[in-house]
Amino acid sequence: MRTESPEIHGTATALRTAEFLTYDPRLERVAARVLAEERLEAADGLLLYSTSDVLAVGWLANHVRERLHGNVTYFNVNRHINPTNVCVAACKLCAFGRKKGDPAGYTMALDEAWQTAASGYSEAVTEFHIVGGLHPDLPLEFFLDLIHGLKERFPKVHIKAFTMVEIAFLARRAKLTVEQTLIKLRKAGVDSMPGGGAEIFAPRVRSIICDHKIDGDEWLETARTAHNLGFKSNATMLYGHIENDADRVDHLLKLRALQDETGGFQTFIPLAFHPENTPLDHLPVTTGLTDIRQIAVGRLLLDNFPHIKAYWQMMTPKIAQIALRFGADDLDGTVIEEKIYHDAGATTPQGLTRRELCRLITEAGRVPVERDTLYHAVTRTEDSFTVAV
Ligand code: V47
Repeated sequence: MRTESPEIHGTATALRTAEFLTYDPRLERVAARVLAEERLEAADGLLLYSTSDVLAVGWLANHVRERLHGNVTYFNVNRHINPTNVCVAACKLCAFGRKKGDPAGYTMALDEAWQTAASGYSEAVTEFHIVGGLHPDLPLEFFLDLIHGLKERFPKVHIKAFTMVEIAFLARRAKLTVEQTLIKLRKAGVDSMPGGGAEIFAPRVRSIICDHKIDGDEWLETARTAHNLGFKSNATMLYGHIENDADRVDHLLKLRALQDETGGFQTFIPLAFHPENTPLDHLPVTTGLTDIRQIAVGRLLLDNFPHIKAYWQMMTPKIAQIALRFGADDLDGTVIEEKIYHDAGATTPQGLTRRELCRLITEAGRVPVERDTLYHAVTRTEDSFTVAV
């Protein structure tokens, strides 16, 4: 049996489930663990990736998702800002970065970045999501001024800025520790960090797809330092390139171990590799079932992560909507202007309105809840909002 059609409600209780069914007997043991709320192991993760019974994997992930969040599905009203695409790294996974001097490179002046923040939809955004290239010449002070200026102009907007890779780079450039750098960023107005740059921790893969970036241990150590200072952050995993199932499981279990230690991660976001315009453009794009399975396996292995995000920009709105029945409880946000995936061939829209996000969620039989970055419910009028803390 599958889950009986649940009543739409907004709490994490009372969804009625029935017995688990699968045609793959190897999954029975995993199901018993999930239903008993026991932790899964690496071997279970490998099985979840290799079984052809994706619906059974999805049923289990949905069971956990409904236990945690009922029918609620979160989204936010945010704006992405990418202050520069100039980057010292030349990662094979990336179509966004440009070398200094490349005519397609850009770097926003501070005024331009502040104006960008104000442009777009009229709906008041609750979050700025800010990431960019590793610029060889921009000092930490530029980024402190950027953030400080944003906070001054938009004091109510949460600033989720800089991947662990950017933070480690800025620290090294400024000859500061990661901790000192994070303290300065917090003083300037950074509130939390996005989950990018994690890619795949396995050194064999990392050395091919992003050998110029900090290694996996340093990514985790930077996140640990941020969490120990009280910052929340997200975590991503880039899949669908040259990694194998064991690399994925290893990545997820490393995230889980750090989360046991710090509790600082809010959301896991699996990111499907988009090969177009990258040096890896001979690789095929991921298929729908791979994307859906990745959401489900993330939900099942990351038992200590509160949220799993189906990032619609990356998955397409249609697949992201389906993911809401396979373990995801968050669609991300309005985004408004996306560059990283569109440079790599994404055909999704640049942004979606609140109304469009709510329609995707409602038609999946879920209850849309607008959240701020820290998952407090947001109540809004046309051009302002309040946050229930
Ligand atoms: O770190 C880069 C990935 C990430 C490609 O925390 C690519 O809420 C696929 O981290 N194909 C940036 N992926 C995006 C990111 C993110 C997005 C949405 C929400 C949050 C959050 C974080 O994008 C990079 C890298 O892993 N990326 N190039 C590519 N060609």
